[in-house]
Amino acid sequence: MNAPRLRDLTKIRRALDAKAAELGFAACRIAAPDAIAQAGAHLAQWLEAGHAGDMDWMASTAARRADPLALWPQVRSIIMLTLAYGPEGDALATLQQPACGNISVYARHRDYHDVIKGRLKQLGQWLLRQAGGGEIKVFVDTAPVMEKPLAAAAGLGWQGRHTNLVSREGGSWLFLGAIFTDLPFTPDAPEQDHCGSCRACLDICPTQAFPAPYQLDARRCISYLTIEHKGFIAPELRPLIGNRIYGCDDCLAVCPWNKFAASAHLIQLQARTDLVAPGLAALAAQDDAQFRSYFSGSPIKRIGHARFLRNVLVAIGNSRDASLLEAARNHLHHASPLVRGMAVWACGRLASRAACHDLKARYAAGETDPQVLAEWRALEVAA
Ligand code: B12
Ligand code: SF4
Ligand code: SF4
Repeated sequence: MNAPRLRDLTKIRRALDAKAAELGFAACRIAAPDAIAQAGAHLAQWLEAGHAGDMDWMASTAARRADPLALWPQVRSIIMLTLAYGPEGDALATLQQPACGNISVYARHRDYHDVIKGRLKQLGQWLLRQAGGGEIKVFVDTAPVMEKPLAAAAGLGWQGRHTNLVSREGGSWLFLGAIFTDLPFTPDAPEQDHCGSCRACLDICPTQAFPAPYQLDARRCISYLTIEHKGFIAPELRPLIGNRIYGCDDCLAVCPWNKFAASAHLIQLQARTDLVAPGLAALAAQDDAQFRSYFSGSPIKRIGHARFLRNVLVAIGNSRDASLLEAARNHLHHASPLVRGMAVWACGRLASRAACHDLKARYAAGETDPQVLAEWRALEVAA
């Protein structure tokens, strides 16, 4: 197959936007593979500072992440796409209902990886048909690709002070996807930073996870703590998590550019109504099979039942709702130390001093896990 002539690519480029829109994408722009030279240095600084926490996969893939040409030497153009997933109402409304769990907007529906990847493949296949040849690779958070700097370099928006991509047309409720191709398109111009003097996202962060504007310490971010982090959450951070049981949207939701954001129009990205404010007691009562079936097709299933229960128990501990004590107590003998430990903490937050002593007398003696034993000791100090 002959390589497409540049004139053909200009024609294809004009048709690409319409095809992307037809597939549900909000916008489509192109970056050159060498357009994010600075991002590698920032990534290195971020890793060096320990801001990745225990996401070891960020460091082990850093060289390819920093340089698309290291990931795929044949790449000549990177087509970046946004897809809108804005909520219908106030994304933070459930934070006012402590007996319910707040699930971040991006996880209230089908797993976006599945929804977007299929569309990227369709767009990529269309492109290859138009060009009469070439190669593509599609990515949506599925490979070591720095999607935000690439999207900014392509002109889809800018990385706001909260580090996520914001666009003047779409605000910050945007997923990103990438098509790498060996077709040599002319790159689009980058967008400027339009944060101005605003710092709303930095100020609202419940855990003060931004050591400086445009830098996030993931170890303090509730999204990291509830999704990526596998172990015990530091005791001083637990009260700040409130009822956020999967991810966090505070810094996105407060962004003034969201007045231009579109709600999700793809049916697969519209919120499941039962995931907008699910009751904590009901979630805590699910066994492993019920958890898997309830969250089938949802990104929440990926973290597994024990980690999810850890999050639910932190929220129960923060609820100040004594009627949820029973739900916490039921997990004091759970097989997972992570769940037992958080059950101890939640009981300590909800039970009376006398009840805490009774629980300890009943359950702590048989405990062998050092971290759970530490939770029992801390409960004694608090009680
Ligand atoms: C790791 C990761 C996380 C981590 C770390 C987040 C982070 N900010 O790095 C955690 C688990 C915390 C996370 C949380 C979330 N994530 Co996330 N995450 C990613 C992932 C896989 C990689 C991001 C990355 O490369 N981080 C490394 C840092 C160094 O890169 P950076 O953030 O771009 O940093 C830039 C600047 O901050 C600056 N910088 C950084 N350090 C320094 C230091 C100095 C000195 C200077 C000057 C500058 C500087 O330069 C960097 C390069 O341009 C991407 C998918 C992908 N493959 O890209 C999704 C992605 C970024 N996540 C996404 C989403 C939706 C979220 C959440 C909103 C989910 C939620 N509701 O809970 C939150 C938002 C939290 C936040 N404020 O960032 C979307 C964002 C879409 C968008 N519009 O931008 C992405 C792109 C996935 C997708 N395909 O849609 N995420
Ligand atoms: S997602 Fe939440 S915890 Fe993380 S930086 Fe944003 S506001 Fe802070
Ligand atoms: S809230 Fe303000 S500072 Fe943060 S990304 Fe939006 S405009 Fe920028």
